[in-house]
Amino acid sequence: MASLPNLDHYWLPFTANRQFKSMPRLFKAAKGNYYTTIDDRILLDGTAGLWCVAAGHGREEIASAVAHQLRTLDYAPAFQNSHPLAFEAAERLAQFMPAGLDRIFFTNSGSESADTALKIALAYHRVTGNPLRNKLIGRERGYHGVNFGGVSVGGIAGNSKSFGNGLAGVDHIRHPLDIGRNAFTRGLPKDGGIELANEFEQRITTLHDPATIAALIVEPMQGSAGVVLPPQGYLKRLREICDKYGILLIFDEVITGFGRLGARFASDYFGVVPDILTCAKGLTNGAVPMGAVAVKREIHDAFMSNSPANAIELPHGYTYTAHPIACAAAIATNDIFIAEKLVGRAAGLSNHFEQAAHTLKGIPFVRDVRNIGLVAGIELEPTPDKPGALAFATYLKCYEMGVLVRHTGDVLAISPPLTIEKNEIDRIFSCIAEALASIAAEGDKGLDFTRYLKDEQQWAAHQHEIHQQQQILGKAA
Ligand code: PXG
Repeated sequence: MASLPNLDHYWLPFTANRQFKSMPRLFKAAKGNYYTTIDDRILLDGTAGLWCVAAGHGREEIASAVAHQLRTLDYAPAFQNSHPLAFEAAERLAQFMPAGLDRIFFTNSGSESADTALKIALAYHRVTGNPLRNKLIGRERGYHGVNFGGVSVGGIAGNSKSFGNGLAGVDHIRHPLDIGRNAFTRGLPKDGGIELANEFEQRITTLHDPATIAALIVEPMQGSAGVVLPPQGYLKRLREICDKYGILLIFDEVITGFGRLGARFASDYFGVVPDILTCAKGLTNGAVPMGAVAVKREIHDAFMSNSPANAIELPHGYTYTAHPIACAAAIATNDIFIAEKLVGRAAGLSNHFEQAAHTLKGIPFVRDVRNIGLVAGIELEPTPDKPGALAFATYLKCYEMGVLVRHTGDVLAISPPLTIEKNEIDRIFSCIAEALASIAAEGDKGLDFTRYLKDEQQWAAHQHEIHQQQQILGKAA
């Protein structure tokens, strides 16, 4: 039996800690599209880590670039100094971005990218003489990370209810999910996009003076809140409304960036260019924390031409902005994307992925399947009084069967590495079908999480006993 580390000290993020520690799911290695757990289970990665390992795990090119950089220049001060790889990484990213978004600010995560983008939007209006443009608009079910700005413009109740008011001067538009009308639509819902986008205009003109709105921030496809797709025409219409009123449009592409939809960015996929675009995750293939904010050149240049000579144009940044190790990982990742044509690969697999995802129609509990590129959301019937229990049980059952899926609320989200093979795609969805059928056959008992991962539970109990004995002996000594 593998031995567990002491589980007492680490407080896991967005995790039911007590439950986790009663059946710990720990990974020790990863290669290609597979994880190995510390008790030697092999899991097919249906989630690219947390949407971030686009080029597959354990890439030697990234490992050696990072190792080399670490031995050459471990750190350079990020303020008032820099290093060449920061500029190279920015140039590469600018070339990868939709045309026009070619000024790059680096961060360390998607959350920092969201807050950076919001701050740039506010500061832009000030630097161009419009300080009254200070309101931010987000969207219901939006997820923009966990920092105060992102939580405030985000629209996930569970994410904001613990922390009180958040920022003042924030409002939200409606999310586009309409299962009643669009269940099992393949790709984008066809109808309703324009009317829904028009609600944005209606709200800002009736509830606000549009001249006080600094920016609208949306995920082109809402990931964390359960894979919510924009209806056709919706994003284009939002763009038009923003243009009409001088409002900056921010796309949060932390999930949709780097090939996930079968285009480099969702902006390319939808043919809508925002003023500011945030990304993270796939930027370094998940190997080193890094995020980025790409800004239209005119916005960047407004800071340069309107700030006093030799002044700091934007008082913002992090100790680890453009960290040399992260830049090395980003450049190596960019090389892989280009050499292996990963974006085209994702596009080429999208049809197969769609077919496979929609085989779940008619399977017990499946209420809706939504898909785009290499993303699928499988919405399960809500269980009275037990929100999320069915999706959690399905995740555990799939884990037992050797496939890693992601569950959020009553939705399963599938987002494999772009290196996934067709037979692996088939395996992910057939595993989900089998898991749901087996849970359905068990009735209420199927929802009891203590029935899954028995080995992990025994192992945790065993280690817990050893740990307690050691503490008793330690105290006695
Ligand atoms: N914006 C968007 C659109 C995101 O999806 C963030 C910002 C925050 O990124 P960081 O790097 O600060 O976590 C995210 C993160 C999930 C899941 O399973 C999604 C995210 C993170 C963890 C899990 O849906 N998205």
